[in-house]
Amino acid sequence: MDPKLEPIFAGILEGNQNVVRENVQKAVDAGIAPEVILQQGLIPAMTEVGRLFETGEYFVPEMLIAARAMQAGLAILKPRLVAANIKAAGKVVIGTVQGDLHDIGKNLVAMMMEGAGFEIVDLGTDVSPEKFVAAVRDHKANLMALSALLTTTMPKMEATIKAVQEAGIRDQVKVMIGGAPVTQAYADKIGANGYAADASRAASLAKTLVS
Ligand code: B1M
Repeated sequence: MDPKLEPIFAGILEGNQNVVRENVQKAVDAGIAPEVILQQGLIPAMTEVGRLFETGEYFVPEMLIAARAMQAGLAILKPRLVAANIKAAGKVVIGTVQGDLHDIGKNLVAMMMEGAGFEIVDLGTDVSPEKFVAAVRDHKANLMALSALLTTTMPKMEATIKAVQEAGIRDQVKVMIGGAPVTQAYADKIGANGYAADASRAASLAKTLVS
């Protein structure tokens, strides 16, 4: 790891927003590409937080303050990751499915899609199938993007697709899914149009699906 990224990694593990903010800014000023700061600093730190949670060294409060510290770093990177685009490539309704409060990955996906030229309607977290249906209809979206981080909330992806079918608008909207426990096989099983493993692949997939 670039030594300039080490304090960012440590700051996220400590949940210290100020250290993260300050050192992300320093890394940007030193000319390190925002994608590198994200992929080699912020994301590995959150992966380590997950490992520490799994081994019982961290509990939910530590995970939460680490997530807040990561968001502080992301706020600095966002305008640099989102390139200016002239016309919208399409309209995406995005959200984390019902029962699930994880939003860091979903926010990154939304950011990368925005950077790829999409207009984003972000419904946030804990979004019910009915709310997704209403948003797709109201905003005339051509893409619906569902995120889930828990194995227990993945079935809500299927429920959301079913709700879109029952509302009679399935042929108007492409559906893509993602999140740590989600796989291509699961996407195929529930009738999604596509799956992406990370935020940059999600942006490429979105472009393919609406083209
Ligand atoms: Co939670 N949590 N959490 N958590 N949390 C996980 C997911 C977990 C794997 C930790 C663990 O046990 N190792 C585990 C899930 C186990 C499972 O179901 N298999 C877990 C658990 C158990 C829980 C609680 C149940 C804990 C409890 O209360 N006992 C609870 C559930 C709350 C709820 O949602 N109802 C909970 C709570 C929380 C916090 C609130 C404390 C916090 C979330 C804060 C927030 O998001 N604002 C939190 C965090 C931070 C995590 C970990 C540590 C990090 C998640 C993260 O932000 N990763 C996580 C462990 C881990 O993942 N290593 C964990 C960084 C982010 C950039 O990656 O979200 O994977 P990710 O997104 C990636 C890809 O997945 C993909 O692109 C993103 C960027 O590359 N992607 C998509 C995501 N969505 C996509 C959509 C797409 C395409 C790609 O298309 C539409």
